[in-house]
Amino acid sequence: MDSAPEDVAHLLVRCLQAEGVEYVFGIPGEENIRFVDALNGSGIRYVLVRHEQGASFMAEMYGRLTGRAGVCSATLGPGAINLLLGTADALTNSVPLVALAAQGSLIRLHKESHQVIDMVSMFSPVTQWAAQVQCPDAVPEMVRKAFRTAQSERPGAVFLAVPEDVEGAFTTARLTPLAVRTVHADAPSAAQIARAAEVVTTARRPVVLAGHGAARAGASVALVRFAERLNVPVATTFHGKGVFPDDHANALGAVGFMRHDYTNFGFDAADVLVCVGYEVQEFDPVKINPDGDKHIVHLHRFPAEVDRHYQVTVGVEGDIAQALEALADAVPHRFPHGGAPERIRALLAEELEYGRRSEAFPLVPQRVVADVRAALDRHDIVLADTGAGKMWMARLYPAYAPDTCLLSNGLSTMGFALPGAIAARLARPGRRVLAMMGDGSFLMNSQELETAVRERVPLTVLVLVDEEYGLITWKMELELGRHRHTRFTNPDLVAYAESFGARGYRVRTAGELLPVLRHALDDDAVSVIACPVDYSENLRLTDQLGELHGPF
Ligand SMILES: Cc1ncc(C[n+]2csc(CCOP(=O)(O)OP(=O)(O)O)c2C)c(N)n1
Repeated sequence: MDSAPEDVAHLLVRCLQAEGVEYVFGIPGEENIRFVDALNGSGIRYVLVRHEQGASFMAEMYGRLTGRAGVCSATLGPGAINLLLGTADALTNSVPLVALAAQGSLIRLHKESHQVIDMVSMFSPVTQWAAQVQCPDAVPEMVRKAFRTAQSERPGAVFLAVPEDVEGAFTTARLTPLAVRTVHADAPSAAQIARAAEVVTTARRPVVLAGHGAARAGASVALVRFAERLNVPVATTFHGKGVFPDDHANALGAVGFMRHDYTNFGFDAADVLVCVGYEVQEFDPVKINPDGDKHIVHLHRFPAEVDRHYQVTVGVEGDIAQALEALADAVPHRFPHGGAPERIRALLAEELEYGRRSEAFPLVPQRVVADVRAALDRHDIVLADTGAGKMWMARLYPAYAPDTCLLSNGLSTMGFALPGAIAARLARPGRRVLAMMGDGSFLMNSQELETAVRERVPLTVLVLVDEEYGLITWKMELELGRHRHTRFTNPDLVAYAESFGARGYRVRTAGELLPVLRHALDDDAVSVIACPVDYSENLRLTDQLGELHGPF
């Protein structure tokens, strides 16, 4: 074996290989050319993007779908700043991500210097660990620490800066990347299970809330068994959609909408909440425990955040699937009210049916959700970008498997879905991938169409066209009774898509959407579908929800 010292660029690449990295998403800069060059022939595919923000969203979505940190890379200063949004999104969405950036040479960091800003300070609040590589020999430890930190529960983002002179410097001897070691979950403590069982056993109406942590833990099967054995209803967070199949008789739908939605009514009468892999960052628990009087059993790998509306009665920290099995074994009976309240399921189904039958043009959002569901198979992936469309998708889209309906609910950023779809397709090549975005969100990162076309990553973008920041109009109308500063105009989206070498489609009647979606999804190409939507349904929905009264 070669025992000669090696430069940091090559050592860094070997360390990434040891971590199993498949892709680096990024834009090179003058200060990291050695690293980018060293990736050649490494087996790691460098995906050149058109904005570092796109790279950060790609890394995030890769991390979300694989559980292994997605890697994004940028130059110093402006490039690194552009990585911030996806990095923060990953942290708040509990997704493993490693952001790499160049930095000016150590010899000039003590002074005012071209393109130099203090990036470690800048990334610290949006990462679990932010550090600068100070000397070549530290690289194996720092890379291992970065991936271990990012990938262990609670996963999140990590940032490493590599100064230009360090990147070109040599180690003192040939170093070996550190072996990958995974932090495994402990079995839940028997004493905690017994305490949790006591709370659940004495409950009158328990309800389960499953968050994204349950998806990360692969606890879907255990969750279904738990629901069936105890006969309890299960709601998911927006972020956890699909971790409990929405076509199961005990499914209560997703909770997190800005108003008291159907699913919320399922929580009103509950006295005990069994929260599985839920983090309060996913949505404010005031929505399900407004008086703070419900007993909470918290099953997760780590303790819950302190929150007035989420005061844990019993916390069980450890392997989530094992905790569910043990808890089901320890609760001696089934609950009579178990299945999801029929009325809630019926209301959700009615809304989708209304959509399915609507021939209105522009399309009502319910029709869009119904057609997207009809076009995608159970395991295909839809990314719903932040906006009014996300609200409709989160509430109504029936998801049947974890991580098949992806949205950002930690930071709720706009603009992630197109770059995210590129990574989703790379991470899950067998699945068809749809990015559903408002026209505002699409234009925030539409340059990544070029990346998708050049890198030959087939995907479909469904743009909901309303020529405004519709969600904000909705909120302004709800709370102020008027809206201002939310309208804009769009380019010709079909011509725009075609100018990138993508295929463009314009929906002209309600009946056109489903066949166009099916055609685009089956096509081995990048497609953009411009679909006009009628968001007068938004206020109709919130008015209607305001008039709903429980108990259900
Ligand atoms: C990066 C970012 N900027 C602003 C916001 C605030 N915001 C949330 S939704 C929204 C409007 C989304 O508009 P569009 O993408 O057109 O979707 P629509 O609501 O019209 O369906 C805005 C401005 C945000 N969440 N993220």
